[in-house]
Amino acid sequence: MEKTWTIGLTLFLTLCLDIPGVGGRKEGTHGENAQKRSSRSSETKGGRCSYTFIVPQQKLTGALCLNTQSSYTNQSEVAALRAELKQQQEQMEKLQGKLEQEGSLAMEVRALQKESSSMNSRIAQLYAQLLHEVIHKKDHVLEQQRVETLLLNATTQALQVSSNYRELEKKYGVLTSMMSSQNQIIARLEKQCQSWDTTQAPLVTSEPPKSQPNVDRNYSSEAKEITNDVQRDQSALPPQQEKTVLSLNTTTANIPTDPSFISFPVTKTPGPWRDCQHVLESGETTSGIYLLRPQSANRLLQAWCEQSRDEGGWTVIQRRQDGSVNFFRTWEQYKQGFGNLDGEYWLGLEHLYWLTKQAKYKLRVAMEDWQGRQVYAEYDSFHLEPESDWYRLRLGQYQGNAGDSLSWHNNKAFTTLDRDKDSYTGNCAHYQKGGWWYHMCAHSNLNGVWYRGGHYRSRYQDGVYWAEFHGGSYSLKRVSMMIKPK
Ligand SMILES: [Ca+2]
Repeated sequence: MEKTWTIGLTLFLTLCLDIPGVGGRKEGTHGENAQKRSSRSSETKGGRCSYTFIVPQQKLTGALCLNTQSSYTNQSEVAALRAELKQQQEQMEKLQGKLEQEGSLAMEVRALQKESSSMNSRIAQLYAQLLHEVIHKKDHVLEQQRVETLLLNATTQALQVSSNYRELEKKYGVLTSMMSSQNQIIARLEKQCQSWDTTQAPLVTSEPPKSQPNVDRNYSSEAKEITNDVQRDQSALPPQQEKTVLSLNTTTANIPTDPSFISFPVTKTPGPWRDCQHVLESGETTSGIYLLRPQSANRLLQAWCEQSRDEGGWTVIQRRQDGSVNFFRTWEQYKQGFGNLDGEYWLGLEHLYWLTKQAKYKLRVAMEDWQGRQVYAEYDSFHLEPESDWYRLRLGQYQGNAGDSLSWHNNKAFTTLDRDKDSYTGNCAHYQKGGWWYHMCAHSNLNGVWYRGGHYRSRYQDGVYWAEFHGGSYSLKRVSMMIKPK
């Protein structure tokens, strides 16, 4: 116990004497004996002690030696520790580097996670979109089916309307034929009345007609029934009746009658003739109504022969002069002809076909405006195709002073209100109120509405016009179409 206390005191002193000033003073205070013992002790230990302290001897057995050599050992340990520390620091740095690396990796991972989540949300969005589109497509298909059903219904309705229209057309045809037969009956009755009148009443002498100076001055009363029937078709007359009329005409030729009706000229030859040129060549130089029978045609027809103008021999196929005849007619009527032979009339497409089939014909269109100016357009060839080709127009070269308003219609089919063969989307006949070889629609409309006075006001160009002569809104006063062999 005492030894422990002594070592503790020595250590305390050693620490105190580390400070040089203090140590010196302490040495002085402890006495010379202590110094001598200390020097002896240092001498005995071979100079290895730096400081020697004398502690009370009664307690200690010898001198307490504090060797400073141990500090060298500590230094090497310190160095070793430092090296280890350095190593550890390096390791720490390495670890820190790794940590940093891991940190960046973690960040990367986080970024990837973020990206992945955004990708997920995008996929979800796309999926939703796709789902929506699928639903929409289904809706679209349903809508399409609905529209198809509607279309089918509409088509059925259209078919129904079309069949109704056909039925109406048939009914109209029946009514027209009924009207035609009624007209015939009326004509017969009129004839009977007339014959009864002629047997009862005395004969009347009258003046020749002023409006037709070229017509023969001998007229028959019977001819009246033929020529003053505005609505009668050419075909409505049976050939036998025509022949009867002709024979009556020749036998009663010397009986004068009402001058307002034009009749057949007295003929030297019996006829029928091939055409008006044939009539002229047979010596009949008077303009009037003649009975014709085209070659190879098993049909008789009546036509006005124009024998005084332009060397004569012209078969008149159409004439407009006073608006007394309605030209807005059906296919059948345009086919067979209609009107008054001494007034406004249309010879008939079927007759025209047979006439122009037998030889090469030329066409002359004579026109007169409301100021009395007369012009003409001539085509050096003219014929029609058969009905199976809709009486298609075939026209030659133009010459004349009216201007060419028909060549545009060349090679076109004939169109009427009930048979649309024109190139226009609608039916030109509906707008132009006639029958013609309409194109899209007309440069000439000689079968249109006859307007008085020239310029007319109408929703459509439906007057009797020849575009090259006064344009489309001027309705001509007089028009006639005539044909003659070349
Ligand atoms: Ca059309």
